[in-house]
Amino acid sequence: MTSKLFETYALNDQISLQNRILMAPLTRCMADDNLVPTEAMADYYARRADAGLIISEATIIRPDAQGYPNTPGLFTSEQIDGWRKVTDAVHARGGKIFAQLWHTGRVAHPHFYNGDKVLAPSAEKVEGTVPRMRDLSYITPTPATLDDINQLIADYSQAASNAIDAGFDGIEIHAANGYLIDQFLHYESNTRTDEYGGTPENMSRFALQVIDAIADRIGAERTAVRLTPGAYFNMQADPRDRTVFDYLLAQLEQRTLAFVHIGTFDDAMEFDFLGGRVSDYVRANYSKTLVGVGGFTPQSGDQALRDDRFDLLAIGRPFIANPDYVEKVRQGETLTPYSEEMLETLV
Ligand code: FNR
Ligand code: 8K6
Repeated sequence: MTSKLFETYALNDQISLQNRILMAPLTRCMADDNLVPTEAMADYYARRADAGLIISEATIIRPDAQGYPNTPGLFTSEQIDGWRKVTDAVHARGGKIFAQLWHTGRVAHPHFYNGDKVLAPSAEKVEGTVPRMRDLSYITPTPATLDDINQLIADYSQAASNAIDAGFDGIEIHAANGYLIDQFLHYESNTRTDEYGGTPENMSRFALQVIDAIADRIGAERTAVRLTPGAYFNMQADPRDRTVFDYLLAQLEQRTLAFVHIGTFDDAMEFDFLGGRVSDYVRANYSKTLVGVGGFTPQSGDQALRDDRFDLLAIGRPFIANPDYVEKVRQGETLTPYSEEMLETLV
């Protein structure tokens, strides 16, 4: 089969990908109790090194970023050394890997870091309980002060620098799926009245400050961002959110990031206020490298690339079920279907 999926792609003059298939970021909750990546994780990622680019599971930038058990970090030297084993293993197999940098904001839980509060844009609580920790309910967050915000930006930048020290080829800022940065970008979670709330420009400020701090530190060509204009996870959508993303995407258009990546579980989902699918909305408002994701088969993903709906295809759950996803697709072999029990082991 001649497929667009197996064409090479240059993200910029520094980074070229061997094919257009990305491994999507996939939280696996398998780091050790110091949030250090393990040998088993190095093996897991190395098995998938024939992807054009691996995006690591979301990796927390500091202790109070944690909202799920055993998610890896990038803020201690032990964690950096653990990630170094992962990146070495991926590079030894000819692959490339970006770290996804994460702060869960109001979806954090003090249980994980022996704290007494969670930081978020505003005191707007997320309903429900922590997945896999059903006895823990989310708490009302403490609005971040301007000092807190400056410290968060510094900590994102330091984590990006730590990622480069750990051997990553770049980083993806997790600004999607209802976590901290996304919480600033939506009206439901951001009710601030200072320079970080109330208008599209103000609501985009934190995201852009994090992006710019990281791009200054490690280079824009190694910096990517994942965005969820249509909120559906940990968050309620508000039609006014569109104005925020119109503004943010126009700002990103002026930068030279490695790529913008859609954060969604299902690309077919439509949002009236975005005029349909999130990927089509972003494509219409951002002309540079775009990564699509969410429910694609090799056939539908190849077709989306042919239709120029986006430039690169990220694959999530099928990569959990098929470590040899790329080779199977190349050979036209049948894929093993994903099922949730597969999350219990790291194959
Ligand atoms: C995810 N997803 C996700 N997204 C993200 O930005 N950071 C993350 O750490 C995770 N973790 C994660 C864990 C698990 C178990 C699943 C199933 C999903 C979302 C993921 O990257 C992707 O967008 C979706 O899985 C949709 O793509 P597929 O699975 O339909 O190809
Ligand atoms: C996004 C990171 C979440 C990490 C949590 C642990 C893994 C949970 C996996 C659940 C996958 C299915 C969730 C579907 C939600 C779609 C909402 C419409």
